[in-house]
Amino acid sequence: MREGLIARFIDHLPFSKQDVVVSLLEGFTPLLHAPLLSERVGANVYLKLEGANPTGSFKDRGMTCAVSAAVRDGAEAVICASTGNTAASAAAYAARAGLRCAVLVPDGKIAIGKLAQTLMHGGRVIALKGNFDMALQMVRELAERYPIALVNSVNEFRLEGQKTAAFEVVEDLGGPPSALCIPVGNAGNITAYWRGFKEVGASPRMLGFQAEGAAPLVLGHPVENPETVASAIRIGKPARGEEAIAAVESSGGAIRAVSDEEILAAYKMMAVKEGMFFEPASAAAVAGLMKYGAEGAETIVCVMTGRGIKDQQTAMEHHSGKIIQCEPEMNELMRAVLR
Ligand code: AN7
Repeated sequence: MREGLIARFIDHLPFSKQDVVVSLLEGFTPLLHAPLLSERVGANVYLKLEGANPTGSFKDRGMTCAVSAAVRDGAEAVICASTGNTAASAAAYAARAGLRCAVLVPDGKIAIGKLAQTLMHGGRVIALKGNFDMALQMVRELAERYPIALVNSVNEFRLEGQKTAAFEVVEDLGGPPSALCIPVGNAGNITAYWRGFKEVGASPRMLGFQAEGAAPLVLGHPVENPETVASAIRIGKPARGEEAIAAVESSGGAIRAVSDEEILAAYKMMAVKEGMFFEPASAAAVAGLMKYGAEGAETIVCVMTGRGIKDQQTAMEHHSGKIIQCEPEMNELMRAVLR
């Protein structure tokens, strides 16, 4: 029987065999070779398909740990601020654990699929008239005053869970990659990967990418009104920013910016040419790789953090497919198919 990631990596995680864990069989996601991208940049490029996790994003790795720890600590409710994926993941794991879940999201600014997921799992969605950074600040204050477990990546258990992706990459490749390309929002995931790599003695160059309109770690200061088509990484004050900078510096990497145009070009290219549909935030990693090139790296892993189907609106606005109206009449059908 397949097991969840806490069971599998128990020796590396702050859990013991006696702990009851909340798992949806997250982790063990595929590492898919990307032939076209490899050819474009002249390196062996692999995609870590984190959308293959139960709720469709990498957040499940952290959430199995954060929610299991919350249950162990006797919590009755969990809360998070979110640009969407954390909310969906928290709601799913809370449902599984029988905990209540509240999420604070920027009103009207999260992808519809993520909102639907969160609601389906019975999450209480609080739509804040403000951005993600304000939401995170507010839930942090609330969680200090009330016994509600905060499950954003400021929670150590989240990073512990997410670091396991680095173990899998090294295991699947039979050694460390030369570089890791990863989108950066609140900067928890890049921090977690670096922690995981260090624990297995690996040291790939960490290449983080932010959207130009939401690039505080590139600019060196917070961004008051972050803007980008990649709603998941529309974040102006990353909670794990300092650790992310430390990670890229010790690995000889960098955090750089990609424009919305570059993100959308990568988003479309991956769908049309590689047959993989990722959400725009994930495409930022590919956009960065295409913009800056392999820079001498032989093996590169791009972390594809979430599934494209979560954000139908962006897809409908930018796809290169066709819808052709057709009357139920054979000549019309032939014209529609063949023209
Ligand atoms: C698809 O869900 O912050 O740098 O609240 O959903 O660890 O924040 C999501 C972030 C990349 C950035 N790709 O990761 C949230 C949230 C996708 C994401 C990121 C997110 P971090």
